[in-house]
Amino acid sequence: MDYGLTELQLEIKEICHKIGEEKMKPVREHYDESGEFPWDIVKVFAEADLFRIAISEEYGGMSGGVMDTVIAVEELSRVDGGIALALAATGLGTYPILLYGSDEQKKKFLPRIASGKSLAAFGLTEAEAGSDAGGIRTTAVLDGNEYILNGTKQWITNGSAAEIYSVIAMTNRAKGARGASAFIVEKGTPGFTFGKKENKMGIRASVTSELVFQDCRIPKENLIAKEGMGFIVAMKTLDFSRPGVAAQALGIAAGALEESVRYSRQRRQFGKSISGFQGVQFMLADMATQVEAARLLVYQAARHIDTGSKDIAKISAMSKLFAADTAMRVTTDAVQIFGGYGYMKEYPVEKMMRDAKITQIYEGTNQIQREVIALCLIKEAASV
Ligand code: COS
Repeated sequence: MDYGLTELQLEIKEICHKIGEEKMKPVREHYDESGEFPWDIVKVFAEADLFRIAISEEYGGMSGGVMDTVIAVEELSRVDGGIALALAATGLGTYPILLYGSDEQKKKFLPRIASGKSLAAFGLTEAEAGSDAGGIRTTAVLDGNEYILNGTKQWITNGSAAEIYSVIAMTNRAKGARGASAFIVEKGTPGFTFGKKENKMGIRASVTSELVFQDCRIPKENLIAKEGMGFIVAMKTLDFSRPGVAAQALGIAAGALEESVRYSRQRRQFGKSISGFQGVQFMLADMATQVEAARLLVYQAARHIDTGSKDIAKISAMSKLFAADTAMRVTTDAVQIFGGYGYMKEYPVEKMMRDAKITQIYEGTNQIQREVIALCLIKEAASV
């Protein structure tokens, strides 16, 4: 199928395919079982320049767009959505700096991320503020030339593995969402520690942990944009990043489909391959159709964002919603096609089903995506 990919995108796809097959496949079971962070594969990503994709050339990147990132994340997630997340979550943590950072901030932090020396992470969620992003309690108080941060961020992807964190904190709680501000916090800053590392159902190769700020002083220059812009920075970051989650979901679904087709040809019952049974054929056909539809929507969302359009929230949310639901359905059907073997850890589809689930939850649950889509529709209608 010709998706109209550019030369660069075809090259990224080929490189990621090779990394997936040669480097990730042999170790994915190990990282899923152990829950260790795959530093050796992160090094491979860095050597292949994958962390450079979305960063501007002047800061050591390739000046690629969301579509280029989507191609990489999809292809890597076809093999392992958890390992691929080291790259995707670094993108999420980088967007606040990329979109709203000052030139000084970009000069200081982006080259480190582009080279793969430092991973990034995004700190928004808290125990009492998940879907209700405006309800965060972490505070940042200006004291001379420093902000003092206090509070705990929860379920942060790339948690303790990252070195550069974009953190949303309240500078004026009385103003609600308009009182939030975005900051860059570096690992090693006194008063910044990591809480518990989560033991998760899926994406176990990815580290998810708490970020704890106790009188953590950061330079005033680490404020991103202006005070009070934190909520907008967070929302725009999510608009840019959700097609990445969608690409992760798409990759997982595509991987599960491939495994299912292969297995259905090998597995013999009643004297023939199960691929000869219409019940299995219909499942494969539905899975393939859903994967294809998801791919077109994800690519459309990414390309639309890359045009520089301001109206990106709706299509971005749609891509994440549709691809994540597709991933869940397709991986569940993959386990069904594998039957008893699908439920066992010897085959990769049970892991894919576990990995798929998170894509319906993080970076905004799929219920939140529906809310974003509906709000955009209503706003569009009101402006006609
Ligand atoms: N782009 C730019 N501005 C946006 C925006 C977007 N995508 N979404 C909201 N805003 C603006 C609004 O226009 C509004 O601005 P004004 O104050 O000038 O009117 C402001 O932000 C507040 O918006 P709103 O009132 O809609 O905020 P709510 O608190 O009702 O929240 C949702 C809206 C639910 C959409 C938001 O909280 C959300 O996305 N939650 C999910 C967060 C999430 O993904 N969490 C997962 C963890 S992050 S990995």
